[in-house]
Amino acid sequence: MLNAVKNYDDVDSWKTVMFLYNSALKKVGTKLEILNDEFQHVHKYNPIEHIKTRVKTAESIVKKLKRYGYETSIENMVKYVNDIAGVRVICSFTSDIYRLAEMIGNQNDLKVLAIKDYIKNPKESGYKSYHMLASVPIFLSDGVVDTKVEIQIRTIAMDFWASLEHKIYYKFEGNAPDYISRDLRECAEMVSTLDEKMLSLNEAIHACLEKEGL
Ligand code: 0O2
Repeated sequence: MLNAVKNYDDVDSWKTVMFLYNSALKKVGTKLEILNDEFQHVHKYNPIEHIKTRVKTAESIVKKLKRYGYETSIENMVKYVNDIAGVRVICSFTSDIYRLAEMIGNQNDLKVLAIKDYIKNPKESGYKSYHMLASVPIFLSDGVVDTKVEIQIRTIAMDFWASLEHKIYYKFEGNAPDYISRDLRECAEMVSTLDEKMLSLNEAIHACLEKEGL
């Protein structure tokens, strides 16, 4: 019989923890690819443009724990750092994001622990993205470990903005000059306008093709 390892109680080494996070990324990555393929098969359309996965670096984990006021330990990182395993899913249209989030939420072997909708409620900086914190069971030879993965879903335009803003944030260590932060917020609005226009254009194209029986 399997001895279930629950909530990392028996997991104490960095290598084992990282192995679990990497396995969780593989599992979620495959799930997303299957959903995308099925969607293509049924609707002749791919909601996903591309997928990126990454495991947070040790340096970045330690920084986050410090920011939260916790000591550096494996127990604390597993408990308090939710985005050690991260999957970023890039879609063409905002509607794809919600469609995909629903499809992910409907998977029986994935638990959605929290949702942060920074599209409906953008951050002060202008940041937009849809974040799902999920856990997936990783089956080992002697037990099962529920492992957290943060899934970020955003459009190509939102991703473009977030990548630049992330670089700027790190360059200025969080203290960018006012005019740069202001310009970034302006760009974030342009991103929203672009996303809305692209979505309505796409809908118009589909309506037109349908009318012509294509
Ligand atoms: P990095 O370097 O990308 O790893 P939580 O403990 O979950 O409540 P947290 O971790 O701040 O708090 O959660 P949230 O808001 O879901 O943010 C997690 C990740 O989203 C960040 O990880 C970024 O990758 C991204 N993100 C959040 N806010 C912003 C933002 O304003 N701009 C950009 N560019 N990305 C953002 P890290 O660890 O902060 O950074």
